[in-house]
Amino acid sequence: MATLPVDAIKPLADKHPKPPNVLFQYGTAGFRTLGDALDPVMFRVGVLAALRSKRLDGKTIGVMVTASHNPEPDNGVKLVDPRGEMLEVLWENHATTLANAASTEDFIAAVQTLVTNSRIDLSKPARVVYARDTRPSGPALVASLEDGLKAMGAETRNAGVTTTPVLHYLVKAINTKGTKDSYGDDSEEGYLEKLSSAFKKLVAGKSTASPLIVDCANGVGAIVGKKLAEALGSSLPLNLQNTAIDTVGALNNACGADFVKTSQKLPPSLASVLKRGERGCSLDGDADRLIYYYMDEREQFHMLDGDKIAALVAAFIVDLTKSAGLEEVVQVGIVQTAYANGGSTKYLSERLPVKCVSTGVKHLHHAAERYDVGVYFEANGHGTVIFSPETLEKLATHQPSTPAQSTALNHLINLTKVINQTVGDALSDMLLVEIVLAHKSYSGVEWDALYMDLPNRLVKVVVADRHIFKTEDAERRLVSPPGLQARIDELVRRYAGGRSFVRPSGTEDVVRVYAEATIRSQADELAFRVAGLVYDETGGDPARRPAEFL
Ligand code: G16
Repeated sequence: MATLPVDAIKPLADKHPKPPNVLFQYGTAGFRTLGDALDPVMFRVGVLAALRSKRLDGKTIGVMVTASHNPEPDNGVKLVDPRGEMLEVLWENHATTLANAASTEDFIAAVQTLVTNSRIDLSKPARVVYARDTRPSGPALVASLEDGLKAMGAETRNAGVTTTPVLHYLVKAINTKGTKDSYGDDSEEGYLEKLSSAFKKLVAGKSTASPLIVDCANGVGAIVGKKLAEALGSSLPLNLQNTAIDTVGALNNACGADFVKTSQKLPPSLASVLKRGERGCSLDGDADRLIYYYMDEREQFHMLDGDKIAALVAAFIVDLTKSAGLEEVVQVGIVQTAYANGGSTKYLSERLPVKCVSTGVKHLHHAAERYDVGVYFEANGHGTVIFSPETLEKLATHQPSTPAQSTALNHLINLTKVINQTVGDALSDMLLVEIVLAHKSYSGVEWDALYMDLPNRLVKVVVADRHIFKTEDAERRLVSPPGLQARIDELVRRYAGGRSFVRPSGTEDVVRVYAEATIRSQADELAFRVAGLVYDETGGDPARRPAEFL
């Protein structure tokens, strides 16, 4: 029976000590905090990734070093399970435990406990593929991660600087290589080839945007977006903007999907780029979120967020299943979170089954797996479509009885290739949207007209300890601090069409407040009143109370 390589772990762990008085938590999307603070976490994640791989019989595990939409000084790390999915929840707890061990000795003891309790056979191989985004803190953090992998003797593959969704794709492609379920060639080129060739088949003979403006958030999407543009050629010309990956401080700064969604504005850098009647889209820092928009004939900006993408895409897939003669056997369902606009939830639930779950792709993904075709999008633009294995089998074996059925079936099969089914993928989702718009001959205006968004506002509140906020009912209600939910309910009742909820962020040190109402000014007022309530009730310093909080 192989034993833990303590002699290898100890000196390397000593190089990455955990400072006292810091508490790390594996949150919504892994560990995320200031890049400077993450050195010990990275080493320990390296060890954990190797253990996870051994536990799963040597299957390849992914590690992505990114803080996605967060500001540039932040960084983070998350693990990817063998099918390209987020790490299993039980192991998130193991990650938190290992990250918080006070000393090298405590860490080794915690690892030993994990090995015993999880019955990890240490004689199995450990295989890990890792990548990072463009953050300046990335290279040093990757070096710490590599120390952890080395300590465990893992077989490693460095996928370099790439997007989070490419890393998820690689994990699945590596683990399915040479099998009948092969997900594609296990390289970035394989990913680009898979997406672009299916895209070209789907838009053959149709007209697409010329060109499509893509805000790359000055992040890694600029690198992979450039390669995608080359692969797409004239099938979809891309005009890549905000590509300054080497400019310090530029990442996600006044640009990118999170900026557009939260400020409900066009990035100032695109003001002279996006012309009347044109559409564009914004990726976030690691290209796993996508927000669309267009400028109307009166030069008014209109945002098309994750909810609008879900509505567009779901209707298209339903139409195709009908046209292919599969409507009786393939059920399409939607998964949203509490942030979904009330207008979208009403529109979608009148047409399809809709489920609401907690924030975080892992929750949406698992809920979506219960449908034959699960369309899941967070309002912030994070989402994808997943086809169950049974549905993929039905698509592969269905015998169309007319040429029209055959065309629709081929479209569905090609869609399964354009869509990165492992995780939300801004570039893949962008192609998906462009396919639907090309097939429907929609501009942004017709797409936007599917339903009316209720005016809404998202506010961040900085509190002393966000961990005191506990929620229930898919995060729609607070159970702690006691009494706060009743006061929010009382406020909400005063606003026509009012809805508001409060939850702690899992990626930033803030509490988020969401509010919507029938009228814009009322939505804003409700959000700022609830924010004021949260601030005051949690002992916020009156001198530092943000002026806009009511
Ligand atoms: C991550 C998660 C998303 C989540 C977002 C915000 O996105 O993957 O599912 O919606 O964080 O989460 P929270 O409100 O808990 O901070 P990303 O794009 O930053 O990886």
